[in-house]
Amino acid sequence: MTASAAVGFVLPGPRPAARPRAGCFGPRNPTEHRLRAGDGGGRLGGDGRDAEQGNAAGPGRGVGDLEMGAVRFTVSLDRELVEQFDRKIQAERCPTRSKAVGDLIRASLVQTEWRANEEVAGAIILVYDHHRRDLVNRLMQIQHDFHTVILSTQHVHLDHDNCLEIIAVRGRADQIQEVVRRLKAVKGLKHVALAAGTTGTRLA
Ligand code: NI
Repeated sequence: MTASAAVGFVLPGPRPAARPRAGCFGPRNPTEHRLRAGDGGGRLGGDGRDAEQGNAAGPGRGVGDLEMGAVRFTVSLDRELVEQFDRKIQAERCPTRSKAVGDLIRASLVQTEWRANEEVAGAIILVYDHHRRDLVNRLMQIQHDFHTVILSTQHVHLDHDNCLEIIAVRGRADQIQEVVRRLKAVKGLKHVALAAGTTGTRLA
């Protein structure tokens, strides 16, 4: 039998909270620190170790201490999994479990947007040698074919031979996937990658 740990989280409730949405890798959010001070739900069960670093208040604080619109809930997880998660978010300097879990949920919702073929946004990254004129012409042709999906293209001359292109895209997920498929079919490209993002309109 595997040991489990009860882990409390605080996430924004139905009312959207007016605060910056910095990710775990971004600058620390002062609002999150205020939230953390009263967040008793971050305590690990069993060994009494407090995973929400800096949580001097401990459990038992009232719901009134939560940030406006936040909801506190508790989940039970495999202890080892929680410890792995804590190590990961500590390494990434994520201020609280609540923030880390909120980011994971949003990432999952963005994946769902792509699978549901919603309107999404993102960036396609290309690396190629511009001396291959046939390749450059082909890339140009594809970008014109999808001018309704492509918002802008940034071209960076990496060195004498290599170019980096960042193509900003917005449209239905299948349209963007089609652009990527067409680009990947071009011979001679050194790198093609899609950063699958969101328009942000459906995310809290
Ligand atoms: Ni160039």
